[in-house]
Order: sequence, then C-alpha cells, then structure tokens
Amino acid sequence: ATAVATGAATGATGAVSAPAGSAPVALVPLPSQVSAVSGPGYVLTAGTVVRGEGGSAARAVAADLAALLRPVTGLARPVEGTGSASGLVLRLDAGAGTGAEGYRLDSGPGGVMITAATGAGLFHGVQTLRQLVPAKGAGTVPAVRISDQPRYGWRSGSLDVARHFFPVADVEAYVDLLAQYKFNVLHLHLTDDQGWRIAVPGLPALTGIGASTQTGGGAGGYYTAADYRAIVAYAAARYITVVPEVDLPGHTNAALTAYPDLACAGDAPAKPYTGVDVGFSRICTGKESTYTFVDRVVGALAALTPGPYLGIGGDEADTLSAADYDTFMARAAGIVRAHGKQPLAWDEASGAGKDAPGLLGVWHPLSQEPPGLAQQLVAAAQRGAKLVMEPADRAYLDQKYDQRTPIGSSWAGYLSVERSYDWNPDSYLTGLPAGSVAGVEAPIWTETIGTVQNLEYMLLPRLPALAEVAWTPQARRSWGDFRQRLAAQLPRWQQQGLSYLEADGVPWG
Ligand code: TNX
Repeated sequence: ATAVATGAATGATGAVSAPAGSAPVALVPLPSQVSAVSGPGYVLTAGTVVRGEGGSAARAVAADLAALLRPVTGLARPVEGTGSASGLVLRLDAGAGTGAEGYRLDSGPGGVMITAATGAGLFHGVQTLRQLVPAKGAGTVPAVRISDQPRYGWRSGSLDVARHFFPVADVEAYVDLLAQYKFNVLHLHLTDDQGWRIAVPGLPALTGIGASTQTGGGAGGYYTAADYRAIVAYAAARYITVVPEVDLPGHTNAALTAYPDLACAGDAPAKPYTGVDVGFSRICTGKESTYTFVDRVVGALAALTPGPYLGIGGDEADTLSAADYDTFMARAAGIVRAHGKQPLAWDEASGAGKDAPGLLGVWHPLSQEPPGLAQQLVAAAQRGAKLVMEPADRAYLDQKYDQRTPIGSSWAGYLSVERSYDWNPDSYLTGLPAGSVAGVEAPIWTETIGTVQNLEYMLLPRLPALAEVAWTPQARRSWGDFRQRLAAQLPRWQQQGLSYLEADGVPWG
C-alpha cells in the first residue's frame, strides 16, 4: 500500500484524552475541530430531556435522537418547547455561521448543546453526540467543544440492487449506516444486466421480465413507485438525497430481454442473465425508438425523485464504438436535463464533449486506466465537470479485504482498511483544477453479496474509513490515529446487531 503523504503526520491526532472520570472522545469521522474541556461532563439521568428549538426540523431531529438513545440509555425522553430543564438541546439558528452541513457541540455538567444553521447540521451533530454517549448503557457525555463541517459536500454510498435485489427494509438498514457516518447521498444502482429493479409506468415488462431473476439465479425483485418513495422519504428524514441510476447503454441485458426492440437487428439476447461477467450488452444507439425509451424511463424516475441528480451509467459499454457511445451519452444527458435533473455518469462519459454529464464517477483505478482517460477527465474538469472520487483500488467495498475474505471480488486488488483510508481524493488524479472534486463515493457491488449481513461485513469497517476520507480535512487525518478511533466503534456495531470484520491493522482490543 502506498501511503499518501498528508504533510501533517504529527499533530493530526484527534483522539482527545478526556478528563478523569469521563469516557475518551473517539469520533469517526474526526470533526474539523475538537477540544477537551476541563471539568466534568454531562451525566445522563432519568431526568434527561431532549429538546429541539428553533423550528420543526430541530424538533424532528430531537425526536429521532430520543428514539435512538432510549434503547441505549433507557433514560432520555423527548420534551418539546423551551423549558429550562437541563439535557440535550438542539438549537436551529439561521445565524449560527455553521455552513450548509456544519454544527457546534458544547457539553458540560449542565447538558449538551448542539447549534446549527440547518437541519442537516443538527442531524450531523446528533450523529456525533451518539458517539459521545457511552456505547453500553447510561453514563457521562464528556465535556468537549466541537466545531465541525465537512470537507466535501458530496459523500455518497452506492448500492447495487441489480445484481442482487435488496428489499426496502435492507436499504433502510444501509441508510442507517450511511447516516451515522455522515454520508449525505444514497446512489442507487437500479438496473444492470442481471435485473431491472424499478417499475416504470407503461413499460411493464421491465420488471415483469427484467426483475424476474438475479445473479446466481435467485428470484430477483423490484421496487414499486411506493417502495421507491418510501426509500426516498426514509433517506430524506436522515438528510440523505437519493440519486437513482439506470445503467445505459451497456449493462442492459435485463431491459433487452424485456423489450428486444431496444436491440439493433439480430442483437437481442436470448434470455435473462444470471452470471457475473460484464461488458457484453448494449441497447441500439442508432434507433430513434431507443431515445423514446430513455425519455420514458428518465421521465418516470425524475418524477419520483425530489433530489437534483439522476444517473445514466455509461460504464463498460465495451461492444459500442467510441463515437456511438459518446453520441448516446451526450443525448441521454440532454434527456436528463430536459427532465430538470443533473446527469451523473461513470468516468468513461467524460469524452462525450460539451454535452457530457457534468458529474462523473471516477471508478477506474490508476493501474487499469484505459488510454487517455485521465487526460479526458482533466479536460472535462477544466470545462466545469465535477468529479466524485471512487477509484476501485481505494473505494470499492465489494473488493476482498485480503485473500481470506470469503465473498467479494479482487479485480482491483485487495482493499485493506488502511488502503481505503490512506489516500487523498484531491490528488488521486494529477492535473485537476482546484475544486473539481465534488466528493467521495463508497460503492458496494453485489455480484457476490446477497444478504444484508454480507453487505455489512464488507461495509464494516471500511465504510467509516471512507466516511472520514469524505468528511475530515486531509491535514487532520492519519491512519495511526484513525485506527484507534475505529476500534472504539466496535461496541456500537455490536450494540446495533451489525455484522462486521475485525480486519487486520486495527487494534480491536
Ligand atoms: C465494475 S464500476 C463495474 C461494475 C461491477 C464492479 C465490480 C463500474 C462502473 N462497473 O459493473 O459490478 O466493477 O467490482
């Protein structure tokens, strides 16, 4: 593993040793500023109240906090209004100066005060507070002063529900994990060769045939509009924006079996695909009817999606000519824009010229870059495209930890926790204009992952590592410090009944 020099190997320590009698502060992701305050912390008692002030968003976040703490402490209960009882106070204040997602947290013997200019900021502050409450039972929130805001505005988890289908409840469990590590985007990979997972009005065979199976030959499944709305609402309540993705023009075997006319003459696949190999399927980019199809699908998803982004895929269309591919991606991006959304696509789409999608997911590892791709991405960024960094050799959580990992793949190499942590998204590609990295994504592809337990096993502990890559300033990050704080998360995962790996390199204790 090549360690990325941070220039701040010393002094980047975030684990603040707490005053005697209170728990150590071991937060993930590390806030931008943390200081221990001398003196006692706040003792949670049967009288502890949780209060939201300054608007309904504050009261909603307060109610969530109370519900989260109740099983842990058995104590806190929500009380609305502005009474003077001590406790946990969430204060929404438009003038707080904490930015779009930041917050301040002050704790002492009288209680804990979280202040933020937005509901998102309060929500992230609450996730920090959850980690300040002792993992097991009631206790003391240490006296501390935190001022925090994210490095990147885009922090996504990407879940492949096409290779294996995950019902709404599983997606919600994944969203819970994203939320507690301060991710703010759920990228849903809804379609691929092995399955089409979202109902589209007027195109019943997409799900009738296209959702009938999955990798390995299981039953498959799909989301109705109501299911999808439930996911959007669940995510929104956690300040997470859903970005739906339909993968085009490759990765389309499921759509092609449903509607063979999407293929060029003689090109339609014979049957559903339940294998793992990629790169063979394509819709017919030269037929006008293909764009009618794209318009209907994009229109339906745009209508269901309150967030501003919509993904159109664009990866591994290996059997199309570059010219046909570029023409298709530019036109599909235009269709997304016509439906009022901003198109997101994989890095190959950076070659589609001035109409290329403005948000590009950088997934190719440097060691496996197609010729010219890096220069093409730099050129796109110079034209104003923003990049979501998710190179497979750092961010692909479907890659095995090491040779002993029973599930996952390893085409990008093994991905230890340290490798997933110790890199800098701004300098992964050289020559990018400043500010072109929008953020970081942690994708999990599910060819080998069919249960929520196996998902969690691949996510924990690497999802928190990528959370810190996305949230914490580079100069404050160091592996030696992170690994200690990561180890302290273990009892929280146990308490939540999550699956995880006690991966190498972390002092689990
Ligand atoms: C590459 S990443 C793919 C996916 C696979 C993944 C497996 C990307 C844009 N395409 O189709 O699921 O590798 O790691």
